[in-house]
Amino acid sequence: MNSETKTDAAVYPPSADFAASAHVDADRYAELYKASIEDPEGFWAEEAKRIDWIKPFSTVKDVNFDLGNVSIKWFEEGTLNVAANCIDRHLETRGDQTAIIWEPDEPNDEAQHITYRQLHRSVCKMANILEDMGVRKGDRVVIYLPMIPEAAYAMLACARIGAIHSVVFAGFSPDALGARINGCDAKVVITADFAPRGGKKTALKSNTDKALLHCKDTVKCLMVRRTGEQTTWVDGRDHDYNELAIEADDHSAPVEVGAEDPLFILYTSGSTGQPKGVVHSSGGYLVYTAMTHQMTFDYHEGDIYWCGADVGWVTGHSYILYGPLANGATTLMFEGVPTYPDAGRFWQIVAKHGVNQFYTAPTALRALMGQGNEWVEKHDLSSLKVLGTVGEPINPEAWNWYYKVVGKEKCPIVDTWWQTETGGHLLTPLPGATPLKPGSATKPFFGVQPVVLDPHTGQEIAETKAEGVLCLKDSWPAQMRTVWGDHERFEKTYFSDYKGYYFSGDGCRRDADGDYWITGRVDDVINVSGHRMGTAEIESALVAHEKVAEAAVVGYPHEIKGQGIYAYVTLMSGQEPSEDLRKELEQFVRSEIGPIAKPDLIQWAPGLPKTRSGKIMRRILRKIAEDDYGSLGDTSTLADPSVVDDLIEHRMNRK
Ligand code: 6R9
Repeated sequence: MNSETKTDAAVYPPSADFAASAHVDADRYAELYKASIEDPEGFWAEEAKRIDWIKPFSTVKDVNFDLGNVSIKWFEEGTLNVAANCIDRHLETRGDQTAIIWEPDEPNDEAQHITYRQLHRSVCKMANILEDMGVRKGDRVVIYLPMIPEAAYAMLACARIGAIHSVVFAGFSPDALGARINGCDAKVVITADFAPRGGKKTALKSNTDKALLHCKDTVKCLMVRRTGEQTTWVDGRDHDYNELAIEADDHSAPVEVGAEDPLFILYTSGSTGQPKGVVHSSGGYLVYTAMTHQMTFDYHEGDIYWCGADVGWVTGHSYILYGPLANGATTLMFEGVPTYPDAGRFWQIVAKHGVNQFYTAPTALRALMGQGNEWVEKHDLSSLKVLGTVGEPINPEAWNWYYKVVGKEKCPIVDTWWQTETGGHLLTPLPGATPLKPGSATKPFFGVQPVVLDPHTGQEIAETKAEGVLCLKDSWPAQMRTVWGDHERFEKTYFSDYKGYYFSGDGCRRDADGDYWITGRVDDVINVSGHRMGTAEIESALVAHEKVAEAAVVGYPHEIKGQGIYAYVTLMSGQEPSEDLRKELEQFVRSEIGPIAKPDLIQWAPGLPKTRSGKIMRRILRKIAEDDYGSLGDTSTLADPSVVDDLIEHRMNRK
């Protein structure tokens, strides 16, 4: 690719000033990285001191990546409470410091500054409410909330009583919510009346009502009043948070949990089947997210830090909540979207609260870049010190815009590569240490051993310059431990293709300097606006429609979203394609999964390219969707090669 050759040339070393006051400079990175690989036990035993343990751990790490026996354990026999680490231990020294700045959707509504002391009170109250509803250590609680402080209280309240939370993004449909409540057999679902976002409102309570129709009738619902509007109410099942919080005791003793006890489950899309429940631990997860938050963003005492993600995604878990609060940081939570009421909203918030570190996704940057520089330039962004990106590869144009227009060429950009499964950053520049290259996630974090494997032989490529699939050779403390209720699926998904390694599902290139460039997923996962979608999920939603016989979904390059959703749909015989049906199918997928899964393009396909054994050849569909039908490769194994010509003839116009 030309752009790669071009961008390889641009290198931005850290400024001497920045390096001098940073937690880690280039020499320190080299020294610490070496130590972390040579003596992982010693290294992580030292780093584990970042958090308060109730009982000390006996072993640092006990890991086996061998298929059939995969087992990942860190800090065994150590006990702790995650909420106490994120709140209680800060009370003495920073009780009156702001823990969370909450910025509402409407810029004219008042922001909240929640101190560590206030956070403690609210979390204790929520913990008591949940206990009164029957939630105990190890029970699951689903959280389906807007980006409001109560989302943080709910997550931390679960952590406080040792319950396992599973946050479901508020953009997901009732069906998706119901599947997750059932998937983890939750006792309680916490929701709100409505979720305001970008000037619109989602009826979360009504969605929850619909979801609960398909769940056990013992599941209880706790509702937070966000807008105060009328909702339906089921006596006995529904509980009013705002009313209960008035009376609830604001003391609650943190429950002691084991380092390996699950802190949360987060459902994420895979290449096959329904989303899987990624399980994260308590001890290792907290040590790693605290450390990466401090080092990657070069967070210093007193800094105002803002991660613009949603708590429904792993980025919100690790880098709005757990990492920052474990470090006693001030973390900003934003309810809205970057473009409401106008394209200056992000920058207005940065200026208003004096944000020092800002972390967002390339898709947001691309959308804002298209609106013109004046939206950025009219706000005072001089507080910014470090900028971060996550979720997908950042194209050099967006990187340069972020660097020049937003950061005024003085803020390093940390392009952080990681996954729901990894819990925290695995590849990332450290702002005082690493020379930046637009589009490259550069180097491994401490303790992380990336390898590039030849996808055909499964062998590690020893040369520095390499291209292949990205795997990890050994564990790190925040690695996912299992798939909820299905350890076999965990082993099969991540440890069966390349024996002895964790397989990330991403392709990558390593350049002559040893810097990593992620080239995207090599499996059937697509990345739409930084959100992970399994093509299989969208396909099964489409075929659930009575008029659809068959569907195949692939990604295609999309200017703003990174990837768009391209669906090939074969109708049941007797059904005629029409604009109305196209809209109906779009709407159907929205209601089955959520708005983020709505296909951008639907092509009517009288037939799909299949092998003689009936396997759909997605490679070909991907090429057609990419408008790259000159290089379809070998089509001779197709049962009926003529379907390809038909698909090309009727291909859709990319937007
Ligand atoms: C944290 C998060 C994970 C997938 C991952 C990769 C892509 C994430 C990236 C990136 C290139 C980066 N991805 N960060 N690709 N550069 N800096 O996004 O988790 O939602 O599980 O997605 O996202 O393809 O495999 P998740």
